[in-house]
Amino acid sequence: MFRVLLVLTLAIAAASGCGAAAAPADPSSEFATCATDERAMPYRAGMSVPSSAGVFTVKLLDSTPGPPVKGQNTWTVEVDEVSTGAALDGLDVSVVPRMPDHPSHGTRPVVVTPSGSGTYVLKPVYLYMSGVWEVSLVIVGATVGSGTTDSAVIPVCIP
Ligand SMILES: [Cu+2]
Repeated sequence: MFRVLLVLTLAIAAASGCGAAAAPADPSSEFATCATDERAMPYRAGMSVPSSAGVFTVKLLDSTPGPPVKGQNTWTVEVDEVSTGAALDGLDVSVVPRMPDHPSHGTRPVVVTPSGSGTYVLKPVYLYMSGVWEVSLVIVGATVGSGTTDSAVIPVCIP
């Protein structure tokens, strides 16, 4: 009985257009849960990640709903300059969510709205499948931060 369920589940996964069919199915990833997947950070309001070159700190001040759900989410992030500790307005922030296990698909475009005090509202953050999502931010400091470009990734798991 369990074996039948397993085959069924894999068939559904392959049919869902996730690109899983291109590579051999990995049973362990099919059954990983958010509680056991160490690639994602457990959500809490105010969680932060460093940018890859260490120029910025990106804080996820809020997800609505929070924790993020499968479907539409609205995120508020704050970008701080590490060297000064200042929250930076005037950055050009672009955001692309992707699933590391499903490289063939993305999601809806994320609209980024500067909201003052170094905060930016990301909407929609449309995480439409269960699993690990990497929400990548490219941050360009055209008028601040000496024209510095850096990127950051907020990894979350959708149950
Ligand atoms: Cu996917």
